[in-house]
Amino acid sequence: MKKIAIAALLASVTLFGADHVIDQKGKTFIPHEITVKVGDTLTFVNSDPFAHNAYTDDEANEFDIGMQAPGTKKTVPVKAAGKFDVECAIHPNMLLEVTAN
Ligand SMILES: [Cu+2]
Repeated sequence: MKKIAIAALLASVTLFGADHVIDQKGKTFIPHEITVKVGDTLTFVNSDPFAHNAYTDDEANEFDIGMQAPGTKKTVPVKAAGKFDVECAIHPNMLLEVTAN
C-alpha cells in the first residue's frame, strides 16, 4: 500500500511539473531570473506591504495576475518553451527573466 502511494506521488509530480516560488519584496522579483521547464508553475508571493502585479506580453505564455494584495500568492503555468520577461504593471522597474525549456 505504501509503495503504491509513493509511486502515485512521484507520478503526480512528473505530471504537474515543479512549482517555482518568486518572491516580490522591496519592489523586486526574487530571484530576478529563473530557468524552468514547460509544465512547471510560477507562484508569485507578495511579501511587500503594498500591492504588486505580474504579467507577460509573451504570446505563448501570456498571463496577467491582476492586482495582487500584500501577503497573497498567485500561481501561473509555464505553457511554452522560450525566453520571456515578466513585469509588474505597478512598478515598471520590476523585472523577472524566465527561460523555459
Ligand atoms: Cu510591483
